[in-house]
Amino acid sequence: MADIDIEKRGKIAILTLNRPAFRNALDEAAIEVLDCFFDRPDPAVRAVVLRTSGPHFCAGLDLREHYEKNRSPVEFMRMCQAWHRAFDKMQFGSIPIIAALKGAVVGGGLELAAATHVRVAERSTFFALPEGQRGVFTGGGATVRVARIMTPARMIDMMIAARTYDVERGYQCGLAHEIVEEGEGDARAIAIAEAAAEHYDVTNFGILTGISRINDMSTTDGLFAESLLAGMVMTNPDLRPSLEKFFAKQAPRLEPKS
Ligand code: 1HE
Repeated sequence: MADIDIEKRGKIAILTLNRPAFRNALDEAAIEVLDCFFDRPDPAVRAVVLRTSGPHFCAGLDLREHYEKNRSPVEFMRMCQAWHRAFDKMQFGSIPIIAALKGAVVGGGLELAAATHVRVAERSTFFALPEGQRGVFTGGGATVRVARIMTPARMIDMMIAARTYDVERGYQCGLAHEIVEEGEGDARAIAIAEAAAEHYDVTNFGILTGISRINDMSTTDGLFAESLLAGMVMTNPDLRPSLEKFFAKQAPRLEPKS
């Protein structure tokens, strides 16, 4: 049984990686739980918080399991593909996932974080891809997801020069979207998830499945796909009362900073 707790709270689900003695390292069972959860999410769950127990977010691949299983190249490739499947379901699914980061977000832990949509980071957060130093390689999607966030050149530099980014540096290159004080990450992630859970389903669908996929497309295909998505989202009949509120000046006002 994987050490991931799942709590439903109103319209959101809170997933907790609960293996602090191993710095929440991800074994095969944990990836299986994530895959199952995001494969057919409960329709009542409108947003997810991904948090962890202990002072660290996640130390990546369970190196002990890896050592003990002594996998063949094909077995390891299949295991990587299982990570890719689970993380794809997260990134390209239509449920907003808010990560509460703290301490180590390293190796496969950074790959997991990169599959989430909003990353709130406590000041203790640090990012690294120590695979270079350990003589291993990324296998949970970093060459695609992490490289696209921080740029491939920065990712190569991080691995070759064995750099650890503190929270500020991670924020500057998009690994974190917001920095909060120690102990405040979970509450802030829950607040963001609860607000996102109130968005129209079809709007979240457009944002989450559209933007990542469109960025894999050519300009022509991307613009065409955007028009299709916008046609679906903007003609949602449920939108009309929201526009009427805006005309009546009853809609929440945009603040210059939030
Ligand atoms: C682990 C793991 C793990 C810790 N697998 N057991 N990832 C890494 O190379 C990161 C490896 N971990 C670390 O660098 C450090 O543990 C941390 C910086 C995350 C935290 O340091 P610290 O001082 O708080 O903890 P610690 O003393 O190093 O570790 C505590 C225990 O957790 C210890 O076990 P213990 O029995 O001696 O108490 C560690 O062995 C255990 N532990 N990390 C298994 N990762 C799909 S491919 C993905 C590629 C990868 O992710 S490669 C892994 C990269």
